[in-house]
Amino acid sequence: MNNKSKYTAAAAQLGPIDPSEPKESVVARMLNLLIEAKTKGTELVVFPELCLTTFFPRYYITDPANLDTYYESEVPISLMSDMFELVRKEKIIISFGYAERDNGIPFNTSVYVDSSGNIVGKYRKIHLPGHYEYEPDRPFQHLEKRYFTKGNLGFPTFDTTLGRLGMCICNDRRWPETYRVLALQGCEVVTLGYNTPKHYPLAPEHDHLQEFHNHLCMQAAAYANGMWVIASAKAGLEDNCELIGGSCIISPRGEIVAEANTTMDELVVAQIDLNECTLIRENIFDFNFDIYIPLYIYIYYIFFY
Ligand code: ING
Repeated sequence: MNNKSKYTAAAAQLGPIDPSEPKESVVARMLNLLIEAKTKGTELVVFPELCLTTFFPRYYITDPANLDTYYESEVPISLMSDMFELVRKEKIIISFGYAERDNGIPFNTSVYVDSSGNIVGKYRKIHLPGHYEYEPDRPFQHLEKRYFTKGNLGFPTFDTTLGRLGMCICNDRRWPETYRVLALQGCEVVTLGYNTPKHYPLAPEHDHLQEFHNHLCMQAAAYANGMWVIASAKAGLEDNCELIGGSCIISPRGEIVAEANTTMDELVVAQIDLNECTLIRENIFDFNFDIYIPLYIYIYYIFFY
């Protein structure tokens, strides 16, 4: 596989998706961002978590038929045919998140589509935030624990022409373990999407820190693991719920090298150099020598059991 170490990548941020907006309309917006990416010579494009619909865990949905409209039993290739065609024609790798039903089991999922137009990677969200039961005191719900099953694919990495890629989804990005497990497998670029409300009902004191916490966890992880992080938000005022933007591309040095300026549909573009990963991993955090896994296992054991 002729790996490229230097190429252009993008976070394709989406603005609000109204509950009434058809998936076809959202896909047309995604296609516009992909066309813009093509014109800018971009080879890796990252779309947000659950990017085909409004962030439906915000609602307590009792009608199973209505809830089912948010899920896909297969990757919606026919719905996204124009995007897949462009991916094949322009040799672009994309990732996007959607709600998956696998033999009826619901997952918060993301996939990679490579330049052949094939699905070459899948990840299912492991860290599911929020709650299971309807909580009337909340201004909006966050029912991911109700609507999704904990991911059962681990944190896999995928060898592509653009390096060894790995995915996580939204709340996963707040947990250092996510990145370390990927880094120990040689992951060079982590791609992720998120839907993050500005208001966190259980800790409103943190509301003014949401944008800071968003970047803090990813910048620290990028540096500590010598990885690129490409993070794509679903942003803006979505059915009266404010979602933070801040889509960005973070280098293994921990620097934000590109960031969204709006909370609307916006392509955030930067040059990726995979050699930056090696610089960190060989000189700062020497994974070959300094990592002591048995100690970590012992610490987890005494802490958790
Ligand atoms: N959303 C939020 C996230 O992790 C959240 C949930 C917000 C958790 C703020 C903690 C603090 O960004 C999703 N979809 O995980």
